[in-house]
Amino acid sequence: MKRKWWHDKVAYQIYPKSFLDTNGDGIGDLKGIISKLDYLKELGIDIIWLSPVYESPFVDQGYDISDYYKIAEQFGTMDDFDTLVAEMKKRGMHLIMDLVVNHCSDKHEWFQKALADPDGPYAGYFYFREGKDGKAPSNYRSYFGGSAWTKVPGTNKYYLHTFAKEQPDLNWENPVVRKKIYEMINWWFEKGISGFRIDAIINIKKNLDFPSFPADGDDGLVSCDKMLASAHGIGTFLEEMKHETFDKYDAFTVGEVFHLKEDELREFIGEDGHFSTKFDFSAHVLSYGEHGWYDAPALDFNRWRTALFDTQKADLTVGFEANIIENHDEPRGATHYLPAHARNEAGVKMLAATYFLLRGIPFIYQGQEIGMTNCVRNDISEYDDISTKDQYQAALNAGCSKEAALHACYENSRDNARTPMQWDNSLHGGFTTGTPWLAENPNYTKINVTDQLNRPDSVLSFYKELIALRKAPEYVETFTYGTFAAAYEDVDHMFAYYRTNEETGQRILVAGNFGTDTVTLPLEKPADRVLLTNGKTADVILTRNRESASLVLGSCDCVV
Ligand code: ISL
Ligand code: CA
Repeated sequence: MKRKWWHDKVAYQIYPKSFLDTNGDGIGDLKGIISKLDYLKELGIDIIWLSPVYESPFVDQGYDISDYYKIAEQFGTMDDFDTLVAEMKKRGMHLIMDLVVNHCSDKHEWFQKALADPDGPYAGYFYFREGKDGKAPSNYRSYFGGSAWTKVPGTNKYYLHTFAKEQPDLNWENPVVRKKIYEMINWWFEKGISGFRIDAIINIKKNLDFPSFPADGDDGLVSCDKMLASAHGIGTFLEEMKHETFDKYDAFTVGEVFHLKEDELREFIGEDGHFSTKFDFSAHVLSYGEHGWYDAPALDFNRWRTALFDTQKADLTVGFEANIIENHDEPRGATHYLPAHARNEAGVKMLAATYFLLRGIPFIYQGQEIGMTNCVRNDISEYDDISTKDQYQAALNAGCSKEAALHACYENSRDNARTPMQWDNSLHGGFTTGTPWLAENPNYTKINVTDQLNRPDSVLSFYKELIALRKAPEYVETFTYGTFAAAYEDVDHMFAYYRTNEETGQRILVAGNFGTDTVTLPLEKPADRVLLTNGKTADVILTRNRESASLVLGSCDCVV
C-alpha cells in the first residue's frame, strides 16, 4: 500500500457557530478558533475539518452557500481565515474545508439569475422542469420534508431541491457548472488548505427521467433516496473532479457518502479511489426509523457492533474509513451509544477507546472530547434546526403526543450536537459574554474543558492519552496499518477486537464491556502489558497464570 501523509492522522471537526464567540454577538467565530489552536494541538489533533464558513443566509446553518468566495460576516473576515491557515501551518496542522456543491443557496447569484430568466443559461445551472398536470414533475420528498420541487414564480416550471427549498440542486450535467466548481475548489487550495470534507456528494448524480415512485408515506411522496438509487454513473463526475482538483494538491478528502451501491467501495476509497476516505455511517443509519428519525428504534448493541465490524472487515484490503461517533448531524455519542448504566465518565472513555482504535482515520467532534451529552428541551421553540422542526411535525402528524415528539428530538435532534461548546463553568459555559444563538446545555457546570484540563482522570485527559497511544512510535504502525479481527463476538455486550501488525507480529487487543455484569475472557496467552484502561485499573485484572491466562472486565471497563 502506498503511504499517504494522512494515514496516521487524527482529525477534529469544528462547528464554528458553536465553538467560541470572541465579540459577544452570541455566535462563534474564526478568532475563537484561532485562540483555541493550542488547546487542539495539545490534545494531539493534526487535521481540523471546518464546517461551512462561507457567506450564507443560514437557512441550513451555512450548508446553503450564497458566495463560495466569501467568509460569512458573523464568522469574521478573509484576513481572519488567512490567519487561521497560517497559525495552523505554524503548528504543523492541516485545515480541511466543507465542500457543499450538491446545491447552493437560493440567494446565490446563479440562482437569482436563473429565476430572472427561467429560459436563459443560468436556468441550466439547476434542474428546471415543466410541471405535470398542474403538479410537480414527480413525487419526491426533500430530506427536510415537503416536495423536493418548488415552483419557479410566474412559470409552469419547478426546480429541484433534495434539501430545503432554499437549497436548489446544482446541475452537474452542465460542464460550465462543473468547471466553475473546480475553479473554486482550486482557489481554496491556493490559500493553503489541505483538503475537503465533501457534503451530500452521492446526491450529485440524478436520474434525469425523474420518474415518480410509489409513495412511502401518507403525504403521497417518496424519499429522494429512491430517485438517487436509480441514478448511475456518478463515478465519471467524481473522477473528473479529483483529476481537476484534489490530485493536483495531494489532498486529503473525506466523502459524506451514504448508500454506497454494491461493489463501489474500491472505486470510492481504494488506492486510486474518488476520495481518500469516507465516513462510516453504518451506525448512523441505525438511528433511522421507517419515516425518518422521529420513529427510530432504540439502539441495539449487537446491531451497532455488527455494523461497525462489517465495515472494518470490508475495508481491510481496500482502504481507510473515517471513524466517527458524532458530527453536527447526529446526537451526542455519550447519550446515544451508551446504555443508561454506562452514561458516566468510565462509559464515555470506554466508548472513546473502542471506536478510536478501529482501523481508519479517527474523527472527534467538538465537545466529544469532554463527553458532552444530549440536551433536554421543554418546547419545540427551543430548537433551531430545520430538520428537527420537520421531524417534530411529522411525529405529531403521525399521532405522537407532544411529549413523545419532544422525546424523539431529545434522542436524535441535530441540535444536540450544536449547543455551545462548554469551556468552563462561568455563565453560558464560557462560550460567549452575550446571548448564545442556541441555548447551552445546563450541564456545563459539571461538564467543561477547564475542569477536565485540571483533572488527570477526566475524559479529556483520557482522549489525550488515547491519541498519544495511537501515535506512539512503537504502536503507530499497528494502529495505522494493522489488520482488524473481531474478538469475543459471542460474549454479550462485549466490544472487542485485535489489531495485528502482520510484519512484526505485534498484536493489540482492544476490549470494552458495555454490559452490566463482570465478564471473564480467556486469553490465548498472557498479555505483555496493559497500554491503557479507563481509570478503573483496580477492576481490570489481568491474570498472568500460565495455564489460565484471562482478562476480567467489570461493567464499563475497557482495556487496550
Ligand atoms: O438522508 C440522508 C442520506 O440518505 C441524509 O442523511 C443526508 O445525506 C445528510 O443529511 C446530508 O447532510 C449534509 O448535507 C445537508 C446538511 O444539512 C447537513 O448538515 C450536512 O451534513 C445539506 O447540505
Ligand atoms: Ca462572534
